[in-house]
Amino acid sequence: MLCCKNNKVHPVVTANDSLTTRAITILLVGIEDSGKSTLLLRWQDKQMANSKPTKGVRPSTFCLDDSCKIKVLDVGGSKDFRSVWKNHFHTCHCVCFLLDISSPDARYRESLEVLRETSSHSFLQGKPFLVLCTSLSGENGISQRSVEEVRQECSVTNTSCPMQWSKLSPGREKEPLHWLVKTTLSKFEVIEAKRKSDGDIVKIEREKKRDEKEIKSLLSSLCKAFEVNNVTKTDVFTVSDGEDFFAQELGYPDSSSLDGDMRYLCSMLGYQKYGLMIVAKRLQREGGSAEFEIRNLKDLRHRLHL
Ligand SMILES: Nc1nc2c(ncn2[C@@H]2O[C@H](COP(=O)(O)OP(=O)(O)OP(=O)(O)O)[C@@H](O)[C@H]2O)c(=O)[nH]1
Ligand SMILES: [Mg+2]
Repeated sequence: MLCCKNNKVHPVVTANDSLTTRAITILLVGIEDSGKSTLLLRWQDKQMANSKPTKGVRPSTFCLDDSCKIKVLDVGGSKDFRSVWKNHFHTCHCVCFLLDISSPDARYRESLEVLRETSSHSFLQGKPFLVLCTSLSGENGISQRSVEEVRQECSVTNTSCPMQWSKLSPGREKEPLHWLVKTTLSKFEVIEAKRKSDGDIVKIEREKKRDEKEIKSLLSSLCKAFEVNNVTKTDVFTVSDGEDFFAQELGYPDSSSLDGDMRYLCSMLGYQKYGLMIVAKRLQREGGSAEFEIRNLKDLRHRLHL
């Protein structure tokens, strides 16, 4: 639909249009050989290929009935790759978990444990969670478990995800997908808000880790520069204890003598005893000059000629 304004043509988004432009991300999980990549091919009306085990994560995009753009994150299910799943918990809108209910006992129990653990993760709470039960193990496995029995046995209680348990029927693979998409679209705004706030949490955690790594590497450079051997000795103070310690190393009675730049310097050193001690020595050697122009750890390295 188009409208004319100022002699220009603009697209007009109607209530229906907004649905067509929505894109949802489905996280497709389950232990190895549970049929995830094969199911994804069926969702995309593609020919069955000789599927190889998935390594890491493989994203694919397709349209469902021309009504919704879907991105599926197909992850590797083997033990080596399960730790990768959680990297996508905050970005997905919903989850599809494949569970082979005909598996031999040990593998079946492992699947249930992974299912419980996944569905209780905080980044997935409130997100639609589809458990698709298959019977791939055939003659080597146990085929008499019913979906309802498995659902009760699994007793997933530690979750606020709207959950749906379905049996995957050959030729009808898209039916449960419709439930997942419909339920996700009905909660779209709430899920989007959660994705954003969880994304912020992940960003802060990543920055914190990066800073910790950078501080560790700075300490190591400081120790090398001052020929100190015991690099691992990195006692960490609280903020006020760290500032007091730094002030005393500089010859002041306590932290009240430190200005904003000095306090910032302490924070950049992560309030670590060794870093504070070494930098204070360096500053004293330079006559205690506090002429800082330090905005980040790179500036600090430059200032200390490291
Ligand atoms: N007969 C039959 N075999 C299937 C079906 N789905 C998957 N398989 C077979 O099961 C094996 C594993 O299937 P995948 O789809 O690769 O399993 P996956 O869950 O993606 O495995 P990972 O990527 O290792 O996590 C393959 O040999 C598939 O051909 C099915 O519906 N019927
Ligand atoms: Mg796969």
